[in-house]
Amino acid sequence: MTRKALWLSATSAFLAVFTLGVHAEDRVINVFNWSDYIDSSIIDDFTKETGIKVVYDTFDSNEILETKLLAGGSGYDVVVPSGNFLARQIQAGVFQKLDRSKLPNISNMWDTVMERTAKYDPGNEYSINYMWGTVGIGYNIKKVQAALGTDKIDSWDMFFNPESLAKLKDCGVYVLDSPADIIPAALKYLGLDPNSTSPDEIAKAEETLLKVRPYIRKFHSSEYINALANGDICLAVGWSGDVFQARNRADEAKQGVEIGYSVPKEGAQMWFDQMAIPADAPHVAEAHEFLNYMMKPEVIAKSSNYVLYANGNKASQQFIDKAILEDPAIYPDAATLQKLYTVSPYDPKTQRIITRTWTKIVTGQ
Ligand code: N2P
Repeated sequence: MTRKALWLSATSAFLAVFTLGVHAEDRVINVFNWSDYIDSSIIDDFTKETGIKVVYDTFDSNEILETKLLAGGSGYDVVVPSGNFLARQIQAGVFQKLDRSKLPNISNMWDTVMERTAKYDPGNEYSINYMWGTVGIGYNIKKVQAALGTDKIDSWDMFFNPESLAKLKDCGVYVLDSPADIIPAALKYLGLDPNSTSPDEIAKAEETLLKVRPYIRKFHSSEYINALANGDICLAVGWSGDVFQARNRADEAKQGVEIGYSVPKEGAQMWFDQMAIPADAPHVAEAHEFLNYMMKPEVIAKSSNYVLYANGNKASQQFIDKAILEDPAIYPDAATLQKLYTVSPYDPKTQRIITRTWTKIVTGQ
């Protein structure tokens, strides 16, 4: 081989390897989603079908996600804030508008849910619903029966009344470490507007929570799934699907633990978790491919069947297990819907009050 020929073949070999390398590396997305929120086979299937590798991280708090998003440069391509947080993040310029031409499966989405999410994302320009659910009471049926003489939990009074919660102290009470979920519930229990921004009313909610604080073992937003399933606690204020996952884990373990979930009659919050693409996402095309894949009816149905939350995809309903679709605590019927309220994003001043209040509640001072 002449020198030139040698150089050429070396160069083309290098170029081939280099191009392949870059190509393989490029087809990646970084997803940041809630914990216990997907059947991981969905991620594997997505990679098999598209060649796009998924780096999947999890969180269990909107505040944690928000801190990363506001700092910028998170490196994430798809994130899943709840609607009330998404709304102010859109205002802050954190997200990019979705390119609908890359999302043909949007036709599968459910107008009833899109109408509700438009409250947070007008025109649904920045986000796609992933799952939605409620904040309610998960409980160990036998332990609650033993402590209270009833296993009928249909009221927030079970939790917010210090006399009743005191009886559950020893068997264990966990509460979501999430002010935007718990303070509205306290306001609702008090007969006040769950969206109140009045400092006096928020102070009343604080007082109510401080009275039950001595009976709460832990504030945490994901550990309650196993704690309920193992029989380590008897009550958790938590998210619907997580409690149902606890129920299924308990059933699988066959240790006699039975878990119930209540949407209290005074009213419960209905929330929407929305998939969105950060403005500075490194892999925008791949992120759209991921969103479009997640809107395939069979795919998102598989996710709901596993995580036990309702989704915002109408066409997926034919693939959802009958028991899930017909459970009014997952897909609410008209009577349950009547009891559900939504929350609005806090303005900066109210947010400061809420943050301060929450610190007092969690620390118990
Ligand atoms: C998933 C909980 C997500 C619900 N484990 C709160 N947005």
